[in-house]
Amino acid sequence: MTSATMRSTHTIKNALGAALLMLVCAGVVFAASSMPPGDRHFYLPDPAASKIVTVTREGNAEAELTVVTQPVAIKETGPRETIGKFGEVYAFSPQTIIVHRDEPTMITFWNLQPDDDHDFALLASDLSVLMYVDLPPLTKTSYVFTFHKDGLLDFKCMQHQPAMSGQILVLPPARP
Ligand SMILES: [Cu+2]
Repeated sequence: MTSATMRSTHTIKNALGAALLMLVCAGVVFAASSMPPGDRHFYLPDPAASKIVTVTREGNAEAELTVVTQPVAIKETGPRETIGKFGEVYAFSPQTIIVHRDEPTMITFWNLQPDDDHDFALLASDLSVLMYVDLPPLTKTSYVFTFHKDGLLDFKCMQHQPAMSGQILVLPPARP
């Protein structure tokens, strides 16, 4: 075996390993869907949705950012009148995320609440749900997103609507 052949075999093995890892990670997400609180069903983008955005649990990222879950008006701290009128209010911070197309970007969600579950649903422009994942209490949850189309996508925590929402703006690559 020439060293070039060995190298390419090695590359194929790495690619297979990465594919296997992605399957295992996807399996973890799907496994979570079989025991959701209520009837929540979690999933990453399917092949059709992956034409808009590819999402993996791990991988090399060229950009990273953190999104926290911010309490705005909650039962523990009030104000009581506000909660009486609006219910508990949370927000993603930041609510506007700007990324470059084709640049793998790791977004880590910090659920800061000890006793409140959040989730993350990413919506296509036709409002179909591209992915839906859980953000458990007091947990950092990371995904590597690679967006394949320029434009604006909405995201939501389905449990705290309408306030807990945001948008992702996908810009053309920084280095064409
Ligand atoms: Cu929430």
